[in-house]
Amino acid sequence: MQGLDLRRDVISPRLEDELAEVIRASMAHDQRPGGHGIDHVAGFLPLDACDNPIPTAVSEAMAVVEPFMGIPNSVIASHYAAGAHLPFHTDPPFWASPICVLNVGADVEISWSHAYWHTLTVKFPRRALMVMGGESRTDWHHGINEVTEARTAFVFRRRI
Ligand SMILES: O=C(O)CCC(=O)C(=O)O
Repeated sequence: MQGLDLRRDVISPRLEDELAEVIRASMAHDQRPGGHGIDHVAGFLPLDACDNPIPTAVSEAMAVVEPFMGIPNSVIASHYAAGAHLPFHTDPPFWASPICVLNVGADVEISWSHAYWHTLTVKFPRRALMVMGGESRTDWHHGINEVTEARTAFVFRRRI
């Protein structure tokens, strides 16, 4: 698919554990359900005035995505409980391309739909980075299939 890049093992198991700890700590502190069984969404907005300091592990992850997208100015972490899914959608065009997603905690499947008649499913392994740009954003919808184990998506974006 034009514009889609999947990079395996972009973070170490150590950084994966630290990112998982960030989401655990955030869940203990504040519950913001995200719908579809996504039981928690945490936000870190590094370049805005923000009362949510960026954890060291998130700064490290930002350095990993920077070569692919430049410096993000928005990071959200969506925690999926077992059984959660994310329906097909596109990300609004006010987010610059590409968008980077780091998968933490468990392998998942991401499905892609072109005009809702052609679909394909791709494995998105833990510790992998998905870089979404080009036609993968403009011509395709994407969604996360029901997850069998809890996982967290760290989504790095730059608002135009
Ligand atoms: O959960 C994921 O891996 C993808 C997240 C996503 O598509 C989104 O937040 O727009």
